[in-house]
Amino acid sequence: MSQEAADTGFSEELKRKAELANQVLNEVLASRTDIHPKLAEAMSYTLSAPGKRIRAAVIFWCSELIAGEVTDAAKIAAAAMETVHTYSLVHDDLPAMDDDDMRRGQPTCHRMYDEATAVLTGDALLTFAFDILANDVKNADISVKLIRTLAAAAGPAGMVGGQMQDLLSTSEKGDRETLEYIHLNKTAKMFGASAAMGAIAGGGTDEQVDSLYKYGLDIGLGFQVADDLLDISATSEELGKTAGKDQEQGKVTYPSLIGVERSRETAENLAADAIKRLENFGDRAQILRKLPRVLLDRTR
Ligand code: GRG
Repeated sequence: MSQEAADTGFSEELKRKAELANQVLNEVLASRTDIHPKLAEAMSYTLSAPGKRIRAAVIFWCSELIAGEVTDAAKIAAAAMETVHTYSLVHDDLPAMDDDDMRRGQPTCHRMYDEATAVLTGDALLTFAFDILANDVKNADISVKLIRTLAAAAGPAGMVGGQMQDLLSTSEKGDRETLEYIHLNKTAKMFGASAAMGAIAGGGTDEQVDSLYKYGLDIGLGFQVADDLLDISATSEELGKTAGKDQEQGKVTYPSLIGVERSRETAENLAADAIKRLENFGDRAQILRKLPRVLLDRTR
């Protein structure tokens, strides 16, 4: 990305990248004409809801950092990442998990359709992500590396493992080690994978992919601490003293474990760590240096 684009403001740049992600998501979905019509409708319903597309933006920015452009492989990688992320939200919202009625400003998938359709829509989204990575990324080496990276982040040693531990943990039983395990696996690895996938899609070296993976882990951990803080502040503004949804459900969170002030400090330290990972990347990494701050400022 050019320096000029970075200077026109972070939110405009994020908006442009979110629009690109939406366009690619529409294209890949439309390219498969044999999807069952009911699933095509529900997949489109969940994918077209207004997500922030931060993970896609990280992929695009890392591709631009390495290759000077958003490569075709980066576009497919971003669509795959957002598709897996959306599946996780569809399943997380189910009555067996968080039991949420609204997501991204619209009824959750199981509210719009029914529970069985939401389970199958999540399954379809997850499988679809690997279909497009395997078939639509033209360079076989890059395709395999992208599949490997996303599978590691999303699977049982990643997001699904983090979600499992989250369900097993309550604030009474939670300790910091468990909380860190949950954040690392449930949230941070998907951010690490996003940064790494952007670098892979841009043709980066193993060393560049590794540095950006670690950058992604730091921003993912910071994002989750910020999210825990938001859960509290949104609720305290709206509902006075009532606890946030995670707290309400007795989940272990940073603020419940170490308090609001130390949680903020933790998030600040993670943002600083993320920026340090970019030391060898020069001026083209400016937008990536701004991102941790922006994620943190959501909590103020
Ligand atoms: C069901 C396997 C499975 C996993 C669920 C993503 C997830 C794991 C649960 C959602 C609940 C939650 C608060 C997760 C932490 C990560 C997070 C803050 C997700 C929301 O991501 P955003 O804010 O959402 O980027 P949008 O809608 O903008 O894409």
